[in-house]
Amino acid sequence: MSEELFKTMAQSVIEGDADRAGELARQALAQGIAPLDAINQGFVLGVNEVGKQYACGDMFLPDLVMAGEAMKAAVAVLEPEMQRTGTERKMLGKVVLGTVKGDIHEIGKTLVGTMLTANGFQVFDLGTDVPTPKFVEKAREVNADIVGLSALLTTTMTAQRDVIEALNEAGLRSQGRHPIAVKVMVGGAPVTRSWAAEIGAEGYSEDAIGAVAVAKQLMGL
Ligand code: B12
Repeated sequence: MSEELFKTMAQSVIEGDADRAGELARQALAQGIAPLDAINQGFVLGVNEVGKQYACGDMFLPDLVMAGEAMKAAVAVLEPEMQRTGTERKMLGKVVLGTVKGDIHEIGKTLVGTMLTANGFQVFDLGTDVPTPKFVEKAREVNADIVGLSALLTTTMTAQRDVIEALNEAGLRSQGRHPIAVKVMVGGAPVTRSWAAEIGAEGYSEDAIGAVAVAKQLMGL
């Protein structure tokens, strides 16, 4: 019975139908299905599928955006219920995420945030065009495990290095001198693995699904 509902949930995300996704989330709650099961066995499978189809060229940017919106609509219904019933997901780690200074591209960054949230990370999304000191402040404030930096322009990639340097200067990346050691992962269309290595970022992924795997790896999971 719930198998069918899980499939319909995944399908609503694949079709990018945010209204339907929200409605199915409410239906799941009404049927007593655990919110976590609805996310992990239903909606996430849909968003993973869309990511895969986008990667191989069978789906396009609007499909990704709509799938992200549908996923967010479902999580918005389920998350308060998880908190209310105290069945909050095991939190895997805290990620401060944003698009770097001078860059207003938000779609990929938001997808990465949605995927991380759906997979159990607590995400603090600072938005776009984020000034370098803001990443440092937020990382310190929330005791972040990971800072995720998105850059879509060759001219703004250098701001990823600026953030890493600022985190270094703030002492947030050296375990010895500070209780937390923040790891950095970077991404965005012009960003490459070798750029990540050059600027000293611990993680790089070319897509949102990979970002979850990288974040888990950085947490030692
Ligand atoms: C949509 C778009 C816009 C929209 C953005 C709308 C929005 N709300 O985000 C608008 C119209 C605003 C825009 C503006 C500009 N854009 Co534009 N834009 C694009 C476009 C077509 C798609 C970007 C996108 O959303 N892709 C889809 C998402 C899903 O992919 P993604 O962002 O790459 O993210 C994925 C991965 O990179 C990765 N990822 C992303 N972030 C992160 C972070 C982490 C931590 C990790 C691990 C992974 C990760 O995972 C994501 C999900 O799979 C690209 C072309 C392209 N193919 O990239 C050009 C592009 C990026 N833009 C470009 C340019 C030049 C501009 C402008 C300068 C144009 C202008 N003259 O005004 C301005 C810059 C404005 C600014 N200051 O930022 C160029 C950049 C050239 C360069 N190499 O520097 C591109 C490449 C187009 C081109 N071929 O010329 N743009």
